[in-house]
Amino acid sequence: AQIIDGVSRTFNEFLLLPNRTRTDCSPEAVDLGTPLVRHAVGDPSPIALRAPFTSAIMQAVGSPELAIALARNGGLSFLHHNRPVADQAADIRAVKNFKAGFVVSDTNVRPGDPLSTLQELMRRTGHSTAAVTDDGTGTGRLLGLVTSRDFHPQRHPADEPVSSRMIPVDVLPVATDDITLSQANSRLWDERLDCLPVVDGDGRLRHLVFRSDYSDNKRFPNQLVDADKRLRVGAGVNTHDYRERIPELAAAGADVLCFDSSDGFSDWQAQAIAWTKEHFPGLPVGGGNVVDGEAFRFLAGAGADFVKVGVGGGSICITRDQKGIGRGQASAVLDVAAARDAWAAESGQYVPICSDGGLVHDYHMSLALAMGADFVMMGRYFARFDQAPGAKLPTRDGFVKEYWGEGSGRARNWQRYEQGGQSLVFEEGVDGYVPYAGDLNEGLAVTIAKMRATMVSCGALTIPDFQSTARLTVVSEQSFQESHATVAVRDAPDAFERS
Ligand code: MZP
Repeated sequence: AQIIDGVSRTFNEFLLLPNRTRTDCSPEAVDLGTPLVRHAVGDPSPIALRAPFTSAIMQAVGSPELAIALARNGGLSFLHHNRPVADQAADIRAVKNFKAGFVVSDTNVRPGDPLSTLQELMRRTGHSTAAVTDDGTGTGRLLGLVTSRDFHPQRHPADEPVSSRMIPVDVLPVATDDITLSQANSRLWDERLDCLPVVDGDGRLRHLVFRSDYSDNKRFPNQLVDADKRLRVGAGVNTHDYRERIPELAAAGADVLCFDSSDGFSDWQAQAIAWTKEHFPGLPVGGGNVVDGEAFRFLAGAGADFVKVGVGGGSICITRDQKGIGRGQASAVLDVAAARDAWAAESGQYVPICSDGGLVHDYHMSLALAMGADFVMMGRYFARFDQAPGAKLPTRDGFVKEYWGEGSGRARNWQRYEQGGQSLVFEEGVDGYVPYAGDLNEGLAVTIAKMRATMVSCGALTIPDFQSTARLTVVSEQSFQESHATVAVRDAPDAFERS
């Protein structure tokens, strides 16, 4: 056996040093755009994300609702494959058929409707704001708005009427029909609004213009004006039934595929990627998971359009306990990022990498990017939101959502874990709960604000800048202790963030 150099390290063992922050470096100037798939060095990626977040290829995470909400926030979901292809294709179609135009008018409720109706509406449409009209239609007289910020399901009984949470129309900034899109855009930004109602001369609702329908970046105003845009969505696939599954997913409109395996350093995965490239040359396909540079080169050489990094670090994962396989996520990302850069220099092809799993705190996401990841994939993080499919259950202290691993007995995703065979003899994941975190739009906004603040402290305006200029230090156990508050804390930090 060979013992490789270096210790297997994870994110908790690192901190970022602040770099000089120039006066032009402010949170709103930070561009979180990042490439998703392979491209020639110096060229843009054929698919880029506006924010570096993807959701895990898991039953407990993927849903059309979550995919819509995440795509509208600039990220991307990969819908899971642990089910008949017809079901997976139907979910892909649901996302592709969602109208992502700037005008949305299907979020209407009546003042007397119960709040549970509103919650369901928000889940279904992926919106954090609903218009209340006198007749509950898209053309009724606008009476007010309810935003999910002012409506916490745990604090308000489901049968409470919508009107109890409504911001009445007379205190709302309301635009009239002749507003131009650029005027709407600047009002949304200047007044820090998520949504601007547009009414006609009689006060009848015409549209809701949502900020997320434009862009999260002021420098790209009117991004969606002229185009019949569709949201992007990805699909997980496996090395067992890909010949039957991929044609149906392609027909359903999947924008990108990802071979989903707990160990992607295998001939099966290289063959499956090669088959996909041959039969669907226009459909990008990622591979993984790997934890070292050699495995990255193997998949990039096989044609992978991005490579996922991470074995054994997932919050629900017991692969390291069961098989003794894996690597600390920080060491894995650093090693694979170095291989990606070397590969780019040799081949002229940039193959993005994704840090998948084990991101416990929001700052871990920034660390992953600083260490070289182009984007991150998360399960636990997204499973906590309303839009995730797990059941929401009451506890003595609030609510939890169900979250279970693909290698657990509950998911029985043998396609992800079996190499060559077709059965699961032992489990590699657990079945558990995560604290409920409300609406994805709100939670992700806080995460993005933290990421921007971190990048500003590090003097970086773009992710490539951050990757090349970030300075990291390894923390001792004692300095890790120093990182936390050492007084009795009156309010949890999250209470402040959500207020
Ligand atoms: P996390 O964000 O919950 O920490 O990790 C999610 C990642 O863990 C997934 O994207 C996948 O790579 C991995 N995963 C999913 N199921 C299991 C399991 O059952 C697992 N062991 O490790």
